[in-house]
Amino acid sequence: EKKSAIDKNSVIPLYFQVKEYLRNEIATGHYIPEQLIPSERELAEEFEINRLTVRQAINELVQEGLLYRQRGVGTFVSQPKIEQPLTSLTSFSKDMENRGIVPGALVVSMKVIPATKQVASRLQMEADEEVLELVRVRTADGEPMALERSYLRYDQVKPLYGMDMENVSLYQKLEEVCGIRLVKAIQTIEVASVYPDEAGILEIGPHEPAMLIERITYTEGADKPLEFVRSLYRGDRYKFKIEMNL
Ligand code: 16G
Repeated sequence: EKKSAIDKNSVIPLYFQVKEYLRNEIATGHYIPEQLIPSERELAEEFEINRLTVRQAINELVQEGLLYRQRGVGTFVSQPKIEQPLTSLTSFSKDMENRGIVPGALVVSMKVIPATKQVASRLQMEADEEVLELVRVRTADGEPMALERSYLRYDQVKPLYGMDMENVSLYQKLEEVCGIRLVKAIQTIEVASVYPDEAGILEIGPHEPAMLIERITYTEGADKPLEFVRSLYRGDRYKFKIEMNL
């Protein structure tokens, strides 16, 4: 006889046991990404426990991003997060290609504008000097992952202005068109909330977590940076991996 995964005599709360049961079913590949899991009612019947107990377990796994709900349909297993190692300077396109994922870039806008105070200070230039502002939605296999606002010293990237940047690697174009090679970047990561319009673009709920990544990128030999980027990454689909050695 199959032993139930739930032990009603245990001191471990029932909802927690259900949660660990579901987590294990996902970890062992019993439930696979995009699979519909049994309903709250079915799980409650199977374990002979209260439906609210099952709901609490599922709620927490939804919060953690392991499951997601689709209204009127049910609860599904999420795709595993994309893990980006922070060990070498690569582009979004290269990162994705290395994983066998098709990278994408949807251009929201491309403008030449005077640098704001913030952008100017990051790029170590005078406010009002011109920068190329490129706003793109980065996609992985067609799914939005990040909203990226890049600012580049305009005097160095003039040929890019007006080019079709849809689904194109900026770093590749910088090399091919401008002969610019980026060799160093400094990046910060912080927790951020998103505005409703940003949440809409990223296809996440208005209160879901996101990570704000800022990158300042340098070219070979130059002491002043060429690129400043502010990117909002979906917290439910992305994680960063840092390797440290003694
Ligand atoms: C990454 C970089 C971004 C760069 C972009 C170029 C982070 C946080 N940002 O997304 O600074 O502009 O790659 O990608 O890693 P692309 O060559 O595919 O356009």
